[in-house]
Amino acid sequence: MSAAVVLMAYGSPERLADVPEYYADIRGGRPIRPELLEDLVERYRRLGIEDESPLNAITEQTRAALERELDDVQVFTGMKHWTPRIGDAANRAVASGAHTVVGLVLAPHYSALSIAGYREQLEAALAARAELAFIESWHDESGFVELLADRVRGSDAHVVFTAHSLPERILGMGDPYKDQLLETSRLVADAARLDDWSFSFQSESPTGEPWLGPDILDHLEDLHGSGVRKVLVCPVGFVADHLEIRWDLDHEAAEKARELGLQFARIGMPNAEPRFVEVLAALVRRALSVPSKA
Ligand code: FEC
Repeated sequence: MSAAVVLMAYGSPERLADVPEYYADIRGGRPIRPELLEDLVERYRRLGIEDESPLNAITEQTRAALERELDDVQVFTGMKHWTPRIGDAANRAVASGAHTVVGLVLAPHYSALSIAGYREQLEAALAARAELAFIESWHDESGFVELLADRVRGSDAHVVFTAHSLPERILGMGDPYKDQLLETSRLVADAARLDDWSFSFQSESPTGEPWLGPDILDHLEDLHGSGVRKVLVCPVGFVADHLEIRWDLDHEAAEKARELGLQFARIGMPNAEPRFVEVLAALVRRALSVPSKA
C-alpha cells in the first residue's frame, strides 16, 4: 500500500514584506499592537531576512534528506503558519496516490496548544481521503536523546535545557507538554551523565496572560546568583536554527549572559544532519508499521 509523509514545521516568513501577514496568521485574527509588529520585523531584519529565508531553506533540506533516506516514500512539507501550507501538503500527498499519510511535526513535545493544531489542519485537509498515522510526540526517542547527549557530554558548564514557553493555563488542562520536556531533559542528562543541569522556558509572547517559567533571562540571573559562571544551552524543544534560536538565545540570552559575566554557549541544532534525519526516518517507519485511523 502506498504511503507519503507530511513533514510539518512552524514556518517562517519568506521575505521581510511577509512578516505582517505571517504574524496575523500566528495571532489567528486577534489584533496586533503596532509596536510588536515593528519589533518582529526588526528581529527578522537583523537576522538578514530581506528577500529570502534561510530558515525555511533548512526545512526543505530536511524534507529532501528524509525522502532520500526513506527511499520509496514521498515527503511533502506543510507549514503551520506559512506556505507551503499543511493543507497543500496533504493534497499533494493524496494526489501522489498515497493511501496512508504519516503526519510528523518537527517539534518533539505534545501540547494541545501546539501539536494538536498541526493535527487539526492535517485531518481537515485529508478529509478521510487517506488513512492518517499521526506521530503525537517523540520526546523520548532514543536516537534523538543520544544525539543531544553527545552534544552536552563532558561539558564543564552548567547545562540549561530550554523549550518554547506556553500559557500557564495548559497546566490546568492536564497537558503533557511540561512533563515531556522535563523527561527529555532528564533522559539526555542521564545519558550524558550530567550532574549539573536545569531547565527553563524561553520565547514567551506578550499576550497578556501568564506563561510558564522560569524564563531563560531570569534563570540566567538566578544561576549567576547561585555561583554558576559557565552555561551551555541545549534547546530540547526545537530542532532547527530559526528565530527562537538565533534571536532569543544567540542574541537576547547571550547578551544577558554577557551583562552578568557568564560564559555562554549553545549546542548546534540538528537541522538536516544525517544522524537526525535517521531519527525522523525511524519514526516514520514505525508509524507505518502500525497505522492509526484519523
Ligand atoms: O523562525 C521563524 O521564523 C519562526 C520561529 C518560531 C518557532 C516557534 C515555535 C513555537 N511557537 C510556539 C508557541 C507560540 C505561541 C505564540 C507564539 C508566537 C510566535 C510569534 C513568532 C513565533 N511564535 Fe511561536 N514560534 C516561532 C515564532 N508561538 C514570530 C509572534 C511574535 C512573538 O510573540 O514573538 C503566541 C501566539 C499568540 O499571540 O496568541 C503560543 C510553540 C513552539 C514550538 C513548537 C513548534 O515548533 O510548533 C509551542 C519555531
